[in-house]
Amino acid sequence: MQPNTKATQSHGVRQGTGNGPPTTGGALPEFAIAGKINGSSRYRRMSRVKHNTGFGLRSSRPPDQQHSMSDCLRELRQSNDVQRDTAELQRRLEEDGYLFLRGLLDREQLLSLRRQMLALMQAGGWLVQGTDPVDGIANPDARSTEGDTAYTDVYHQVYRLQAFHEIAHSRGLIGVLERIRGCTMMPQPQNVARLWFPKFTEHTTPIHQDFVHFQGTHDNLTCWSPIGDCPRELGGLAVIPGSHKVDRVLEHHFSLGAGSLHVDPAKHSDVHDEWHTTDYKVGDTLIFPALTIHKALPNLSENRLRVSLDNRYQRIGDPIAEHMLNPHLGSMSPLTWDDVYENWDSDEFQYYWMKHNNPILPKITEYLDKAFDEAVEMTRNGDQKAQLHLRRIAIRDPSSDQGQVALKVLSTVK
Ligand SMILES: O=C(O)CCC(=O)C(=O)O
Ligand SMILES: [Fe+2]
Repeated sequence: MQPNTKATQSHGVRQGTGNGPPTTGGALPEFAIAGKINGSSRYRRMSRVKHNTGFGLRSSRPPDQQHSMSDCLRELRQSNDVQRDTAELQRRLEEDGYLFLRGLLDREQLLSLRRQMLALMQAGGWLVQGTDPVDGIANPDARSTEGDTAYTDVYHQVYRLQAFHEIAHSRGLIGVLERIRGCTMMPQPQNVARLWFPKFTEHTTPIHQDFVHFQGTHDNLTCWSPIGDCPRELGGLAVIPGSHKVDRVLEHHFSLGAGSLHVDPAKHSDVHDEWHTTDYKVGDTLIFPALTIHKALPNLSENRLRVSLDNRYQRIGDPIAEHMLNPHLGSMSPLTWDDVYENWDSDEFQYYWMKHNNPILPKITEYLDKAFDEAVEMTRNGDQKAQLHLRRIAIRDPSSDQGQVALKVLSTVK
């Protein structure tokens, strides 16, 4: 246990390869993106697995290639009609493993946040110069993703925005969570934004359960909200309804994409492979517990960035994993809360969690450690995605244990 002190938290907890994905390397060649890479035996086995796309269709595409625009995805069940009926909300969360509420967050607040975030991304070169930042028109030459140092540089500018952290404290949202759980709730300090370039689909967030990343308790609730309208083609979130009923953390394996961990529903007889998603509108929120299986759809838009919020909430008094006390991607490039708060004009939401003294749990590193070992093995077998992953670690953190292993393995392959 670590003392819940400002000093500890503002200096951050080093997280190994980090909560969330690794670092720099650039895009895979097109032939790799098309799934024709010379994969390892594990990867080839995975590719041959038939994936049920719902409506009886089967797909043999690898995980990040599933759900193109022609696939059939069912519509999320919307719960606005029962928003005041706490028992029914609880029943639906128990049945579906998610709640979907339209317009739960304030539209104007989100649109103002969108402008601020995208203005910083434009200043960082991510948007076509001369375009209106709110349109989010991406500069293809600036493509990067979580783990790339170029990504973290801009992301951490965005991360300093007061408005970005304030939105996690929306009373309307927390009120719903408190009714569902029947107790007081708080946002975990580590808020997350996902900034997704178009046609960068090999880095799409893979199928996973949030527990492997955010830990704490299975009761924690993730709230995912687009910052701006997010039609399917922009790559919003999709969930497998009822999948939380597996009631355990499933085995995850190495993957590219946010988090670097992927679970294969076809390998678990108690998980079906039907997906729910929607054309999200600004203000909509998808709420789900830590065991619900979900993924992002690929951003197949011509030129638009997808921008979204991805925050976690817990009961006040429940334990929290230590890395959730730190700014996101702080392990990839140092960022303290004092840095984040530097230009804020209010301290209302600064270090707000400290008064609660939630027990702190050490980070469980076995999920990412195992994925790293898999990436090493796959790299040895010629897998280019795994190679890209190791290259990122080697560039980001060459003197770390994993950086050293990555450098050594990379020196043995072309
Ligand atoms: O928005 C995304 O692409 C990923 C969201 C997600 O599943 C997560 O952050 O855990
Ligand atoms: Fe997730």
